[in-house]
Amino acid sequence: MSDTKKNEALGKGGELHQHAASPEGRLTSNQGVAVSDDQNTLTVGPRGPQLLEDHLLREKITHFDHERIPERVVHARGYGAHGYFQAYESHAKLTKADFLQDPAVQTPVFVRFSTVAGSAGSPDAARDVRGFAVKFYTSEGNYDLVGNNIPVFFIQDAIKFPDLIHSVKPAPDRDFPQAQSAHDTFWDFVSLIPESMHMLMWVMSDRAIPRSFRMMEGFGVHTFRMINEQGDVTLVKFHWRPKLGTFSLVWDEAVVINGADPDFHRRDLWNAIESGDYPEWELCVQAFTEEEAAGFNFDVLDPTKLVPEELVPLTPLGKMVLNRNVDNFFAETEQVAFCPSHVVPGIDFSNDPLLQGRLFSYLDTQLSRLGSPNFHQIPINQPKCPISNFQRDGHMQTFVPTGRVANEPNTLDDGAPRECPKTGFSSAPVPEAGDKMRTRPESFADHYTQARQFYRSMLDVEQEHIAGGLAFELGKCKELKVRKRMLGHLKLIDEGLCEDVSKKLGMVGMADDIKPAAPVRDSEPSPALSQYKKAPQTLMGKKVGLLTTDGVDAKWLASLQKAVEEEGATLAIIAPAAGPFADSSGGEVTPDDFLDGAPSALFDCVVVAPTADDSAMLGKQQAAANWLRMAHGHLKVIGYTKAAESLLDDAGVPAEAGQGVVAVDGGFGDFIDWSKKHRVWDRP
Ligand code: HDE
Repeated sequence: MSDTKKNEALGKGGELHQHAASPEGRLTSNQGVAVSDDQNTLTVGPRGPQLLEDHLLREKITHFDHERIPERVVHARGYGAHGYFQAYESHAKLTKADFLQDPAVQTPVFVRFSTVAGSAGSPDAARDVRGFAVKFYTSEGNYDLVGNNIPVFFIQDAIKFPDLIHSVKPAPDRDFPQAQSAHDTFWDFVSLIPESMHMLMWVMSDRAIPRSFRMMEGFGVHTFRMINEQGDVTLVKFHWRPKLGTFSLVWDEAVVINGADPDFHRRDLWNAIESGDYPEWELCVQAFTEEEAAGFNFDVLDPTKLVPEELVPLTPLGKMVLNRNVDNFFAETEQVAFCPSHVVPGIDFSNDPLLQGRLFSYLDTQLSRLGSPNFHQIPINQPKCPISNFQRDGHMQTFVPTGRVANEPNTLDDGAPRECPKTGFSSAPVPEAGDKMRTRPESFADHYTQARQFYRSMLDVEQEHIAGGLAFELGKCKELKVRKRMLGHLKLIDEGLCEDVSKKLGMVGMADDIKPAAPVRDSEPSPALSQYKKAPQTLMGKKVGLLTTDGVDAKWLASLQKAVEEEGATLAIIAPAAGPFADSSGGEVTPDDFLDGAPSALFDCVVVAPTADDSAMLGKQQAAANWLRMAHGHLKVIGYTKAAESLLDDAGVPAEAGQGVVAVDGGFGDFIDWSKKHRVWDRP
C-alpha cells in the first residue's frame, strides 16, 4: 500500500496523528498505562531514597528534559494563526496555480508573524523587520510565501546573510544587546555594505515598529514568476494589504510597551481572533513582463530595489482571513516549517541571488531545528492533499508504507505512484548560459537612488522619525568611525537627513566622504511609499483606554461603549485599583486593567472620566498624571469629562480642542473624528 492509501485509512490532515484522549479521562504514561499517583515518586519508606525503578518518574522527567528544540536562528520570536485564502475571481491569465482559479474555493492557510533579531522570549515591539510567512495548503500541495513587512532587503547575495545576522545578534563575547540593531557590530557591518542603505531607511522608519500584526503590510520581496496553462510567463511581486490600514507605534511608546506588555502583538492578534474580529489582508501582485522589466532603471533581480506602484500598479488577487487561534503553540507555531522552495505548479522562482540562496537555506534549517527529514509529517506541515512517493525511513518516520517496492519506475506494484508530466510541477523553460563566476552585476550598483526616493516620499513627520531612529541607533554606537561612515552614506541619500542626524549626534560636518559606485539619481517621489499619506481614517481594530473611577455615570459609560464599538474598536476600562467597582446606578464594573498595570502607551487613544472628587485625588498621583502626560506626549487623542479638568491641569495637559484634547460630556462625535486620524501629528 502506498503512503496515500495509508493516509486515507487513518484519516485526513490534522486528525492523522492526534492521539485519542482516554474516554474516562484517565491520566496515562506515554505507553498508555494508567497512572495511580502523579504526586509522589517511588521511594523506600516514606523518608527513604528514590528508586531507579520508578519508570513513571523517569519517563516524565526525561520527556521534560528534552522539551526544547533549537529556536529559529532568525525569526525566533513569532506568533501564528489559522485561516483561509479566497481568490476574488479566476486568475487563469496569470497563473495555473489551482488556489487562484475558483472564487468559490477557500484554501486553508497558516500564518506566522515574527521579529527577526530577538530570541524567542524577546519583546514584541522591538525595532525590527517583521516576518510575514504564509503556508497555503492548496489542493496541489503546500505553497509557502515567506515574506517580510518591508519590500526590500539588506543584502543582494545570500552569501552575506550569516554576516548580516551575526552583526545584528548580540555580540558573541558579551551576549548583548538583545533584539536590537542599536550597536556597533550592526552599524559597522551595514555601513561597509552600501547595498543596505535602502533597507536601512525602511528599518529606521515607523514600519519597523508596527502597531499590530493586523495593521502591517506584507511583501514577497523577490521577483517571482507566474506561469499560465498556455506556458506564458509573467514576473510578479507579491503584496499583502491589511484591511485595517497600516499603522505604527511611535518609538517612545514602543519602549514603554516592551516593558509593560512584552506580548503586545501576540496578545492583540489572539484577542482579535478570539473575539471574532478576524484580521484580513488582500493579496495583490505587481505583474510585468521581462520586456517591461528590461526598461526599468533598476534590476528586478536585485532584492534591495522595489517596483514603485506608480510604475506598476497592484492587481488584487484575493483575500486572506485569519479566524482560528492555534490549539497548541509548540505543536503548531513552533513546529511550522516554511520554505520558499515550497511552490506549486504555476509559480516559479527568478534568478534573484538572495532568493536562490534561500531556496537552499530553509530546508536545511528545518533539518537541524526539527531534527528529521520527516518534518513534513508533523500535522501543521502536512499537505492537505495526498502525499505519495518512495522516500522512506529516517528519524521519527510516522507513516507506515507497505509493500515490497520502494523504487520508481517499477512494474511490481500497479498501485504505485507515477510521474504526471502534464500536471506536475515544471520550471519555466528559461534559457540560461554563461561563464561560472563570482561577481555582482553592474545593474545592482546603484545603492542610493531608491533610498533617496523612499526618504523624499515621506511626510515631514515620517522623515523626523527616520532621523530620530538613526540618531538613537548611531548614538548607541561607541565607535566614532562607524558613525562618521554612516553619516557619509546619509549625505548621499539626502543632505538634510545627514544634517538632522549629525546635529542630534553633535557631529555636524564630520560625515565621511563616500564615493558611490553609480551616480545617485533623483526620482519622482512615490506617494504609495508613505504610510500616513495613504492611511485610512478609521478606528477599526484600535483600542480606546478609559481611565475612570468608582461612581462613573452608568448611562454615559454605556454610550461611550456603544460609540467605540460602532467604530469597530474596543474599550478598555482602567481604574485606580484592579478590583470591581460600582457605577452611578450601583452596577458592578470590572476594570480590564488598573493604573499601575496599564500605561496609556497600550491604547490608541484615551478618555479620562473620573468623578470630581477622584479627579482631585488622581491629580496628586504620579501614576495618573503620567498616564495622561504620556498619552499627550505620544500624540494621542484625549477625551475628557468636565470632572477631569482638574486632573488635566495637574498633569499639565492643555485642554485644547484644536490639538485633539476634546470634551466628551455632550457626545463622542468630536472625539471619534479626531481619533480616526490615529495621532495628532502637529501637536507641539
Ligand atoms: Fe529568512 N530565514 N533568510 N528571509 N525568513 C529563516 O528559516 C534566510 C530572508 C523569513 O515564521 C530561517 O525556518 C537566508 C528574506 C521569514 O518560520 C532560515 C536569507 C526574507 C522567516 C532563513 C534570508 C526572509 C525566515 C530561520 C538570505 C523576506 C520566518 C528559521 C538569503 C522575503 C519563517 C527558518 C517562520 C526564516 C534563511 C532572507 C523571510 C535560516 C539564508 C529576504 C518570514 O532558513
